[in-house]
Amino acid sequence: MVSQFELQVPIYNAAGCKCTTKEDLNNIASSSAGAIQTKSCTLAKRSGNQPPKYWDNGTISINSNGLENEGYQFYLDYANEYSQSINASNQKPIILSVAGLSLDDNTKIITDTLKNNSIYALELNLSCPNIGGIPVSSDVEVFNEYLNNIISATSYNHSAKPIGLKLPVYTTRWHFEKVSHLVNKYDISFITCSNSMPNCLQFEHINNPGEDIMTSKPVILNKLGGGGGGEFMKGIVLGQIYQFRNQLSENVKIVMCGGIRYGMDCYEGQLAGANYFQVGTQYMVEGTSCFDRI
Ligand code: RRO
Repeated sequence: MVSQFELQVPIYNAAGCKCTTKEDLNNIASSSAGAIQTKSCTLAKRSGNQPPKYWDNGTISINSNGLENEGYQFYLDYANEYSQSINASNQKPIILSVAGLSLDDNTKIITDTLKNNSIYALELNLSCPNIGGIPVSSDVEVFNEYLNNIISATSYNHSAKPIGLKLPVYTTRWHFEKVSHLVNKYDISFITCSNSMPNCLQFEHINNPGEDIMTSKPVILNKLGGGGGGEFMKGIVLGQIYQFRNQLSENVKIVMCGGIRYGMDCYEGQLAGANYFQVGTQYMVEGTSCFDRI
């Protein structure tokens, strides 16, 4: 039986966007976001890729963060501290984004998280575009095996906590069918559509005063492998949501993530079949006031 993923306020931050440090998390806690989602975490702390690793121009972004995070225990401790410091009636649900580097790491993180009463739900991120290799969720056979192993190794009890999947952008009908089948089969509570668009490249051009020659360079150091986000993603994720909604069981919730700047974007997400909304690039650009405004 699927554990229901329910939020009272439907808009919150996308994993990875200003949600890595205690200060980031406290800012979300004191905003009008409906939940606090953490940076995708690994077993041990990581400093991620070399800077520059994030760029935006106000409407689109590109990142090659490389899973910079404080290590999962930091986020479990944060959740405990948060839930002890705030009245239960005023607490926001905390969603742990999990991106362990191996099956064993994810098993350990999920097992410990299931025991932590201060975490409301887990979003399992098997679609990071910035750490090399083929993301688990891009290969349906591997994905099936992986979910099967995780669920048996963690003795995951569906009545305990909602668990969701952050999915990559899929481009074939075949993938929508196969992945929907897995989500239904493993009683996944929600899916998030979508992670950033892999392998984006963006240049910046600098006109040096007094010189005729323009200097052009990629905006992030790791010029291939940058995940693109922002305005251009809206149509892409609406299509993902629409395809999945038609094939998923009714009780599986869909979280829209990509290109949300206005309330109207959420309305369109609802038309396509989304229940909840994560704000990424716009939150990076505008800060926490976006949750109130949207
Ligand atoms: O840390 C990152 O580079 C990163 C991750 Br884990 C992800 O899932 N999506 C993304 O755009 N960047």
